[in-house]
Amino acid sequence: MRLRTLTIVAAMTALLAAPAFAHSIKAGSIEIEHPWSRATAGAGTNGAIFMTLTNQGTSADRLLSVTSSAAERVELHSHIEEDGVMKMRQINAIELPAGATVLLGPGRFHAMLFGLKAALVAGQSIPLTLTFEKAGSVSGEALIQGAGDTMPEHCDGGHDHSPPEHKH
Ligand SMILES: [Cu+2]
Repeated sequence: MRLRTLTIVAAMTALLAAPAFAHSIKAGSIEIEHPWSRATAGAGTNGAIFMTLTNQGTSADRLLSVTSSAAERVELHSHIEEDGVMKMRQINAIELPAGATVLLGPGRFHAMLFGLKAALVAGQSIPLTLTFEKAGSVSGEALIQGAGDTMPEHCDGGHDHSPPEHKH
């Protein structure tokens, strides 16, 4: 039995040691790549969900809403610059032209989580459901990364993700 126990422990260790994996979800012709969020201090605070959306179809679509049972309310936000200061603004939808890739990230479009029911802990995940005008709804999970992360962990660079300075 001792050998068997060791085998199980080894298997569990391998699972824990697995690097953050790239995960993607599909809704029709919309690819949702690596939904992620950042660790937060505690319950009751706000957070944000980021991801990359690619419309692989031949007609435009729109992301209409994001919901998550991890928060009281989720809003779609954009950032605008006013007098040199970046401010968040609620928007009704994120436009996804045919063939376009739209990045949601810190300092950019994001799904803002209001009233988190529990702290977001790095390494865990939270459920989310995205609703598109044409592609419909799809559910998945957002992986929680470090509080100061500015891009998904699997990101291999090649393009500039660095966000402008801003305050939530
Ligand atoms: Cu926001």
